[in-house]
Amino acid sequence: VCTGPWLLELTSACPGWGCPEGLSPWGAAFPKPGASHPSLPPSLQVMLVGDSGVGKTCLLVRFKDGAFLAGSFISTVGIDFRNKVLTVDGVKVKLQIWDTAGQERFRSVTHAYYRDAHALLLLYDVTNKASFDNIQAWLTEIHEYAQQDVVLMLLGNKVDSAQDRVVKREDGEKLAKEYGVPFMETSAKSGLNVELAFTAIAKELKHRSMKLPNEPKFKLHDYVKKEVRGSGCCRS
Ligand SMILES: Nc1nc2c(ncn2[C@@H]2O[C@H](COP(=O)(O)OP(=O)(O)O)[C@@H](O)[C@H]2O)c(=O)[nH]1
Ligand SMILES: [Mg+2]
Repeated sequence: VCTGPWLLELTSACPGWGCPEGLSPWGAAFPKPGASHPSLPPSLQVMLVGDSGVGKTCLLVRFKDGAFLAGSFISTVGIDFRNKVLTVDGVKVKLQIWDTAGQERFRSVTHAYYRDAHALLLLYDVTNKASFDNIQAWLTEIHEYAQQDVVLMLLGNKVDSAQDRVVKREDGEKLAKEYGVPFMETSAKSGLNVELAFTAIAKELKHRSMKLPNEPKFKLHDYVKKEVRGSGCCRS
């Protein structure tokens, strides 16, 4: 089972739910990678991008550990990546989430990162107008370097800071619509929509790789619209 280019990934992915002979680490019901049935890659690469300080590292820590680390501590830690396994429609999906530790200060991330990413979460900070204005520059870079079919989602983070908000929800919605990307507002502090952002991406990627012929296409936009929660106050 654990052969091929994914050897290292699979080896590390197997403990936890086992990787017995003949079975995929994604569960007995699904064929191993490389089999004739469609199947998921052993891990899906998700990358967090956006200006420095928008909350990428906090979003990752919130998703991975369910915690929020306030202050400057977290920004100096410099996480490279974290793995998390989600169960999507009964299938285990391993997300490998990359944090662009520090490089985002130059608004330019190692281009090899983009090339390998299956999905990108592009963040701005609703309390920081510049981070919102820079989204276009990020999108330009993404279009240049990422895979054509990369799953992209725009996140307006820090919606818990209602009194400091300078970017309206409608502005985020409008920009996202212009570029045809799903959008939601999040808070790494309160946890609002954090799980949803990653789950939505995992669902999209799972459906893309494992869609059965008769299965209806998964509609990421519709799913996000249906599941997204508001910040509970101040729809300014
Ligand atoms: N109020 C609030 N603060 C946040 C949120 N996410 C991050 N922060 C704070 O914003 C600062 C930058 O966060 P960090 O995750 O390091 O940003 P990064 O540079 O994009 O990785 C830190 O002081 C965090 O505590 C959030 O959702 N709400
Ligand atoms: Mg960071």
